[in-house]
Amino acid sequence: MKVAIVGASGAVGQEFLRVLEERNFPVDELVLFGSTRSAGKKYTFRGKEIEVKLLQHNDDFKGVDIAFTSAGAGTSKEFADTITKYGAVMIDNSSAFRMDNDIPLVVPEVNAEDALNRPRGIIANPNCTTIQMVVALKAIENLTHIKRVHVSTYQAASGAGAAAMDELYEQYRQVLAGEPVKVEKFAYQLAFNLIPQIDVFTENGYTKEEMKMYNETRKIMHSDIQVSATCVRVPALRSHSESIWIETERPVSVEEARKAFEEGEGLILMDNPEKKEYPMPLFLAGKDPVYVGRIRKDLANENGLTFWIVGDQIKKGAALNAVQIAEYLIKVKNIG
Ligand code: 11C
Repeated sequence: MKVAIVGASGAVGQEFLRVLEERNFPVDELVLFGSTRSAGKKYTFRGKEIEVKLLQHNDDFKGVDIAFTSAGAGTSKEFADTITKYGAVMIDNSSAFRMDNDIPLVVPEVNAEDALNRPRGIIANPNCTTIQMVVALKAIENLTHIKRVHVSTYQAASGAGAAAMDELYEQYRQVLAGEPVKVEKFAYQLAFNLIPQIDVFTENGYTKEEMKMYNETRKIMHSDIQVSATCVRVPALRSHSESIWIETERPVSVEEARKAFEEGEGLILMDNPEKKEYPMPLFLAGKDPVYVGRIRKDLANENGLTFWIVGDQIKKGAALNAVQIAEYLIKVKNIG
């Protein structure tokens, strides 16, 4: 299998290298691509150094079977034809094509088969907050239909990229050293703060990030589910957390939900209040699954259930989900 990573120097690009190696993905040849800023940099994969090539409109993608792209929506749109021209399957981590009718939007635990129908050779990887939420929702949807979701997110700095993670570290250092705090990647100082805005505001008062959770969830789950989200940037480094409230068609007990989460694909139940056991972003960075805890009945609605999830944004929220899509295509002999 000839594999390409586009955006190799970014936080997600680097995670692709780790995930492919960790999962022993069947790579015969790996090609790395980047912008003028990262072209020429070298990264190690399975003990071998690979130099990042400049992404250009040429025939570099001839012979590539799978291209994992994570270089922003603009780059994905500009280079999609170049990447897919010779038959490469493009698994795109950007928001460029997610809501296009002829592009499948896939989380393997929920709708893997959708990846088989890709008229443009492109499969979209959803937004990180959506991915980890639908993995958890699927476990309950298997029991009874979920009608409504209210979710508040607690999103780590990693969602804004590697430079934003560095900025958070630097801001803490600057505050503690009594130096002026530099703000570049976030709208405000994030250290010792929370910012209730991720991405730009849309006309209805919700941000784009919040509307992604609404639209992408419906597309992935093939559902009329209603999602009302409040997305907040928090000074955690790389795992996103979400406080989720759902209303189901029939009441679901805590015991039933716990069993469903325990058996749910891609999920780990971590819910033992007596021992103070619940998922926390600090301790779950770098882990593959989505962790679920704090499961409770809604006190005001018999059909309501509330819980808390944590997932590594760069892993399941980005690189790992894309690699799992590719693994599914290999498993069902749809590629390679
Ligand atoms: C964040 N969820 O945490 C965003 C990052 O549409 O892929 C990913 C944006 C996207 O800032």
